Amino acid sequence: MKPIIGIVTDIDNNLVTAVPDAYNKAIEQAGGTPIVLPYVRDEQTLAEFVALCDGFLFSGGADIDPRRYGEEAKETCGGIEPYRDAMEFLLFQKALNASKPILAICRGIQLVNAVLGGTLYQDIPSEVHTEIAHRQTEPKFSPSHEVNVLADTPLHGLVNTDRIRANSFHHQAIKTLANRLKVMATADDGIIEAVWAPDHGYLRAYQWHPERLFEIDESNRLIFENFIEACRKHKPYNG
Ligand SMILES: [Mn+2]
Repeated sequence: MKPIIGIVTDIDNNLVTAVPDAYNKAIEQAGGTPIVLPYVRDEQTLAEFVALCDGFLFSGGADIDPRRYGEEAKETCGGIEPYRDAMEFLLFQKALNASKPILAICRGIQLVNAVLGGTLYQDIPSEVHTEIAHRQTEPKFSPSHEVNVLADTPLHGLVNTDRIRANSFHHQAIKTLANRLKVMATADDGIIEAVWAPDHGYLRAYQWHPERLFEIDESNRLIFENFIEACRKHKPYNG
């Protein structure tokens, strides 16, 4: 049986949920069974999700409410989604406590850092001097900037190269890194593009969107296959 991957969707302020198909497709093609998690209110239901799924994908989306990491929203902060924040903060903590493998993408890396006590740049263009367009205008499947893969990290061990092609659709990024996290990759301007947690079985988070590149780029394909492999190993009744 393939590992079941719970995908956390966008939950807008009208409680409409949606997820780009690219996440489902990448999970499926990497050997997992994607299921899209609806918005739920009850913590016990979230616990059932954690019991059901072999791994979790925290997907991209709107900005996290800065009050969640101890700041007031600046004018440059984007729209926020309180229902999504509330569900994701609880679900992420439960998945973490249950040692389930976690892959977090874009908003996901920001979520991981915020839940674990880090802070975010609310708006890169107004807070960081950079020549890099982290909000690219090219299509999502088109690599824009590259990232530097740090030596002696799980990502370097996986892709065995110092540079990965990435796309970029974010105006926020990690500012203060949470204590439990370590950097795996940075852009040339120093923006953190990938992190992991050494004290957790499998927690990997990426600021770019490998689900849009895995069909044309081997390193991005390996990111998904490696996650599914971790979920397969974690699956107790599948050896
Ligand atoms: Mn970027």
